[in-house]
Amino acid sequence: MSTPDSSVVFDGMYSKLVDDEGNQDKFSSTADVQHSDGAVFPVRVTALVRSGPGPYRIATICLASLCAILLISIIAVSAHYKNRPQRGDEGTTSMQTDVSALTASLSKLQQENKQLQEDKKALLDKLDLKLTTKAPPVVTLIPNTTGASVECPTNWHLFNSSCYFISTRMISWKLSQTYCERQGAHLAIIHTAEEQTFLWDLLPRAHWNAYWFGISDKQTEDDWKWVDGTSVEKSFWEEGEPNNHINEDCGYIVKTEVLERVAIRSWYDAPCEMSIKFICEKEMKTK
Ligand SMILES: [Ca+2]
Ligand SMILES: [Ca+2]
Repeated sequence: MSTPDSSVVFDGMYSKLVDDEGNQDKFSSTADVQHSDGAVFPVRVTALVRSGPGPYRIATICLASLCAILLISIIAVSAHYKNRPQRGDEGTTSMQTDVSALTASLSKLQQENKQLQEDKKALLDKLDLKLTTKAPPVVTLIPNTTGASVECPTNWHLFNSSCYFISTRMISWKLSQTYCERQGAHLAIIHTAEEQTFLWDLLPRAHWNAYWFGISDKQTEDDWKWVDGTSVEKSFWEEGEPNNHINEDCGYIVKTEVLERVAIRSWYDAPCEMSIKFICEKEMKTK
């Protein structure tokens, strides 16, 4: 007899004994029962049977043999099922496998996320470097209002003897000033209403189109200075500004889609780390 995970080998033996009262037969049967884990243990069953004469004796022996075989079979089947993994064990093993797989996936995703963060930082560094790299000296001769010619780089706009650059990229106030300096310029310094209106007219309308220019009170709160160190004499703050609402030390001009807004009330203060567009100014020599 055998099962997929266990096996039984029978080895039967018959012998005759004599007791005080008469004949008695002894039937022994031995079986090797193999567990699913490979271990083998022997099982021996012995039956003493009072035997009678003739055919009854043979029938009795056969019946005893069958009983022994049946008993050994029951033992073998019990051993087989006892050693089988239980459903609960299978579920626990499966769950442990799932947890291990999820942990490995999480670790992989964390590594990918870290790599993406590093790539993002490298790209931002490249962008900053590109922004602060000096532009090629492409120059255009433009006559100013006095008839004299001044040189303005391409995409710079002339007003009186200065050229102005309106950015499309958004960076902090400090990076904006660095960019302008690399161009031989500075963040715009606005002394008159005419200059303010000229710049305002250059700016496109949008929901909240903001541009850094060269004014801050970083040195002393509420003591606004231009980037050349001079004090601000004439200003064009919006009503209620500057208010230093959330530690706001840098000035910007805003132009919106609201037509009622005017150039001479368009300055706001804001945190210098805010990323917005900016205006550079470069004083030019007339020829
Ligand atoms: Ca301030
Ligand atoms: Ca403000």
